[in-house]
Amino acid sequence: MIDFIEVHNNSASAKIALQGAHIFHYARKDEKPLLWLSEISDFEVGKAIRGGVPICWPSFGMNNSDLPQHGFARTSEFKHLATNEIDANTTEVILVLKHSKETLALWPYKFELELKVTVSDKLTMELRTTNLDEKTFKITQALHTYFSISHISDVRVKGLDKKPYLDALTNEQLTQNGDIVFEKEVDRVYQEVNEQILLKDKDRTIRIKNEGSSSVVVWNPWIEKGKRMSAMRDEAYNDFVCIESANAFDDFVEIKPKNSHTLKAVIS
Ligand code: TA6
Repeated sequence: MIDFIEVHNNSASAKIALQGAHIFHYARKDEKPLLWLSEISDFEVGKAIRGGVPICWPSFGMNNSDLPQHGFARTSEFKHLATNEIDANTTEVILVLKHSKETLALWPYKFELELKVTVSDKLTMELRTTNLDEKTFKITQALHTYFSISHISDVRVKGLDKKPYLDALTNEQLTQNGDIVFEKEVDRVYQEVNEQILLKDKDRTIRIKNEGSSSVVVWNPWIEKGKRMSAMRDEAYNDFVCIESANAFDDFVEIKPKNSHTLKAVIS
């Protein structure tokens, strides 16, 4: 079992694991959770939790073949720096990961990675990367959010109409036409996105607004890949969709020594 921080205030509750600064529960008061969490996920040291918001960093996917898929942050132990009760409705939690012998062996740069989570009637995540090295480095990254839904056939994603995207399944560069609905495996990197995205479900609409990034990954594994995924039931693909706030592929971030970059996502 891994350690986690629990937040309860007048507007919402959240749980954040120190491993990976991984938010694995967020719900507004008297509402169903917004985040999906696999009921058979391992809460084991060294294994990413399946669900919630894994942090993919310093590389998204297999962008850097020297690193594990989605980087090492999601399995690294963060330090809990502070919990600040801003008011009765708002709590801020700050977690930090710094370079170590282990990270330098995988990725040869000194850094500080800070996640500030603000729990209120919105979930706000601010992932700040600071370059503490003498060399400039490049990162790709994602807040790989798993949203809990009533059923995959009930949801549509709005706000990406006419956007260019890379279909990660075929490697084709395509253009979105209308809303996204799910009738097969979907693994796409949308580009040039600055607008708010809506996840429309039967009985609620979730809003996602990102800053510091222009790529959004939309993913559902569907039946066959769903069966091959670790730490999730075969039918779990019906219960979630990932809409990921990302800096992926050409939308990488270059950070000079002593400089920082923040990827921010607000979910409401
Ligand atoms: O963001 C989509 C994706 O890269 C998919 O291709 C997919 O397999 C997924 O993330 C989950 O990856 P994981 O390493 O957590 O099994």
